[in-house]
Amino acid sequence: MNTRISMAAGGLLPAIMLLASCGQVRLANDPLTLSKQGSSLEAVQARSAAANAPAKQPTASPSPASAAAALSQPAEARDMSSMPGMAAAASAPASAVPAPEQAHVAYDARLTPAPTEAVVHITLTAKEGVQEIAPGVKYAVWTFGDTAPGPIIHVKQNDTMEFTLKNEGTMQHSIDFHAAETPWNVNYRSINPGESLSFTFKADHPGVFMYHCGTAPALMHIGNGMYGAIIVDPATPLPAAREYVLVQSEFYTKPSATKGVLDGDYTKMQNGRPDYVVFNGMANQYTGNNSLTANPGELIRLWTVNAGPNDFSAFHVVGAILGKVYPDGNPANALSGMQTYTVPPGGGAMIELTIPNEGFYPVVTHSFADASKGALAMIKVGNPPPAAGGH
Ligand SMILES: [Cu+2]
Repeated sequence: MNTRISMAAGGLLPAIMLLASCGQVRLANDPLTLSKQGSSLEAVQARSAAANAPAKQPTASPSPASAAAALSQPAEARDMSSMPGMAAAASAPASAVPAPEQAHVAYDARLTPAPTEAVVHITLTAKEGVQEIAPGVKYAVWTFGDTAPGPIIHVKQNDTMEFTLKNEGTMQHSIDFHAAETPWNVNYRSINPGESLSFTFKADHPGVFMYHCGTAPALMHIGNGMYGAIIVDPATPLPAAREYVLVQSEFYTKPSATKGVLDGDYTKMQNGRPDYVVFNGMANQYTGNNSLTANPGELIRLWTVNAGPNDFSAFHVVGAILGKVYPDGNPANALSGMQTYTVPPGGGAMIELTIPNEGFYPVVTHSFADASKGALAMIKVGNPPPAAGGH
């Protein structure tokens, strides 16, 4: 057991360490299966999907144990579902769910290569559906594609983006690309169900940016899941690294009498009282069998966006130093040797670190109220034995 960790944070971090060795749920938000992407991006994602397949994590014993659930689920949410754990995750949707159930696959955090073409066609489809945001906890999301976050968009600096938004939802939606310079009143306008909107922009600035729906109330559209990350590689290529994308966000829940799943609570959103804070759409999903992996001494590059809508992310890797932090992912913004880096709602960062020693290294927001609500991802470096307190 890592006594330094357990002493540092009382009851929480021992619970975190349990996650390192416990099996974890699979969920329903693989970006690779979603969205009707334009050809270039689609091709990249198809390649990634092919490479993705099952068992992306080699070891770790599968276990229905849910230290993750215990860590992440507020009491009232637990009471509303029949969870915890994997049995609930595999159960059929309630009869009134507004969208078909999806396969329970973790959102793939790995960054796949940008298309080689200089003109990239991207189509995002605004829709409404259901997503598991914690083990056994289903929520009526609004999304780009089929998941919150929407698909990871990866392009190169100076690429031309030919973008189309399709609205297949039941209400107005819109797009806002933080990577673009384009008139809000023209291209970020809301469109009605059944409509589409297209525009072109050039990815002039390298970095990691948020995209989101900005239809009023934007708090509700973002709070319900309409966001994602777009990564613009700098013109000068970055060194090879193990690359992952983590989008932090909050969910604010209330029961829904008609949908059979949890719904967004706008009052909680306004008051900034989230029930879940998550990376890539589900509490604690990168733990156990789904832990992120790296080798000792390997360069790890973490691209993070904080979608909010409200909370700041205090991005921190327990047991590691953030060797380089690039605010908003621009190589011109270099910081060195950081312990924790603040990512505001609507902001991002690219973080490079190297972890010399085999072991488990939790990625958290050091705002621990939020970490306790699910904003935790484990990096398993090398092939360590299960953490003490595990199996
Ligand atoms: Cu929307």
